[in-house]
Amino acid sequence: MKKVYFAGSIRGGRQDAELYKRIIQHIQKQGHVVLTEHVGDLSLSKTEGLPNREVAIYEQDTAWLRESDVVIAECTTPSLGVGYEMAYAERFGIPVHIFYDSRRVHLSAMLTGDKYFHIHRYSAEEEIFPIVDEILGQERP
Ligand code: 6K6
Repeated sequence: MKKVYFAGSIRGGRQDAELYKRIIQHIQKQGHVVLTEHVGDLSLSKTEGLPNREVAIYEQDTAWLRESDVVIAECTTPSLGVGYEMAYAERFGIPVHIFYDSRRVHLSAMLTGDKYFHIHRYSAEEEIFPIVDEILGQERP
């Protein structure tokens, strides 16, 4: 059983929220724990969240990042928060796997140029799930 930090855009835009939900549900079905299930919550809007809750959100998310075994990030919709989370995970030596739809986006060179990141480009959603299974079957180095 792995603890997975799933990262996906919130204020960057919620157009892929249903995809996040399908990936999260797939990971859970394999018996793993997704620490960030709310990222796939379709009722969460980009304007949600009271300003005075944001310190608590930051503290909780960075604590979850430090305790996670792996970060899986869906980066087709660009998000400053997701970019920050991936750099934070790198700093703590947590493996980071990035998925993006190459038909829709040209990923930032700050991601493609960082050899620490495992980058998985796809052109159909079905390609994502077997790769996720393979990632979660791997032992942590
Ligand atoms: C604020 C705005 C909408 O929802 C909120 C409050 N909720 C959040 N709760 C937990 N994690 C959050 C929240 N907002 C952003 N994050 C984290 O940042 C998630 O782990 C996402 O992976 C990432 C999204 O960043 P943005 O910049 O797209 O919001």
